[in-house]
Amino acid sequence: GTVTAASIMTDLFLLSQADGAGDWREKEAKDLSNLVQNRITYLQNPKDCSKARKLVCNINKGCGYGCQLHHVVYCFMIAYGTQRTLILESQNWRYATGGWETVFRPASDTCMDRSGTSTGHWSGEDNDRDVQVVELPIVDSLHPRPPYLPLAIPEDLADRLHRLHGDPSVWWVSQFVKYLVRPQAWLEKEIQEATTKLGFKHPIIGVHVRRTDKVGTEAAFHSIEEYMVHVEDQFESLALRMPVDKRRVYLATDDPSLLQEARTKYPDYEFISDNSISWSAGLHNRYTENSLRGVILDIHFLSQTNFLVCTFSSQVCRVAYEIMQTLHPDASGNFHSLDDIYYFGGQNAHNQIAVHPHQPRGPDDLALEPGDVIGVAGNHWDGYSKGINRKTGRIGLYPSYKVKEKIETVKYPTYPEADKLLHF
Ligand SMILES: Nc1nc2c(ncn2[C@@H]2O[C@H](COP(=O)(O)OP(=O)(O)OP(=O)(O)O)[C@@H](O)[C@H]2O)c(=O)[nH]1
Ligand SMILES: [Mg+2]
Repeated sequence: GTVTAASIMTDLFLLSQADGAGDWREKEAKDLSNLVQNRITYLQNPKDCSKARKLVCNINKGCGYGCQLHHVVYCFMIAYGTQRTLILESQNWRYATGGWETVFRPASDTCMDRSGTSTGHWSGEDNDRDVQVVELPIVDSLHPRPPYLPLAIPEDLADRLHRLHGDPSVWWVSQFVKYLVRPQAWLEKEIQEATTKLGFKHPIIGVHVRRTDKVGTEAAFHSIEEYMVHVEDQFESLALRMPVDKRRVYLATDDPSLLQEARTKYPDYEFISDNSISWSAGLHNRYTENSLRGVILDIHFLSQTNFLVCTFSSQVCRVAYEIMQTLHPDASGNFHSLDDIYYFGGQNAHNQIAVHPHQPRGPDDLALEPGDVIGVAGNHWDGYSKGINRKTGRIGLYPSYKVKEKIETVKYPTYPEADKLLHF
């Protein structure tokens, strides 16, 4: 038959199942996640809170839920790196005055009190050595910058992560998100009820369309047709490895008119969506508890889909993609972004390494020699990426297949006391 990208992907999928490595991957993914979740739990629950070293993080960054959650993730990564208990301050949260715990389980069961014998602003891990309580600013004004930032991964887990996952940097971010978004009991019940009420079933593809305040300011407008091209492709691909009884799409958007438009234009598809959530996501209703519940549900359902089609310029979709990683051994390939590649706001340089030479074929092309380090700015999704060759200082386009990711590792502390608990 014809060799298509879809059929090659199916062969790879079947191969990955056939050799027994599938079982190994499942177990390894579970073991790695348990290891990290257990370390975070240990760090967050010191025996004596009055003596614990603390890192204070205030959620009230002036931005949306995805951005605020990522702000807390950045704090958490530095807490883990400096072995301090994260104290999450969330009173008068713009989404819920009662704070974080109105929806999620507290970041600690034993240590929520930020008091200590000495307090100071972040001035670097070494300078802060004798300060018990350190306050962290937003990443935009972080100085000096510690090494504990995305997209770096911890050295002690690097080999295992490279073996398991297609994008270890995202996996590492996702572990902090996983710990943070553990729902309160009422929210868990609400998620279950919404699953039944909406008829959320697999297979299903998730589409996130970010409109309102984002369009024309931080990102371009994309029509529903642009998303649906990729949805159609993915259903054809999915149909080669599982029965597709119906072409289901979970639609999350802050544009309430889009659901009707999608249903009219694509009558053969079933669009699953709560239109009242889209209404609540508009700028006038956004910073309310009802809207918070809506965005949490939308992100939950997007993360549960088989594949995501969205714009990675939006933190809403990047959070969904991160959570998706916690539900599979490796879901790093289960997305199509119409704009940016994956990134973490405030991340260190994202570099790649040339593995093939590239001779410029036109004035826009970037010359590459194997081994050159390239700072990637974006993928044009037409076979080419744009970036800067750090050796020559030139900026230009190069074929995406001629480079590989350069994943930085950082010596994070190890947690032997926590790891010991896992063997009982
Ligand atoms: N329920 C729901 N809310 C949304 C959706 N898209 C955007 N929102 C709301 O708009 C906010 C957007 O702010 P952020 O979460 O920071 O994400 P972003 O604006 O897309 O990305 P940045 O500008 O990079 O921060 C979200 O947190 C939601 O409150 C959606 O599909 N569903
Ligand atoms: Mg925003």
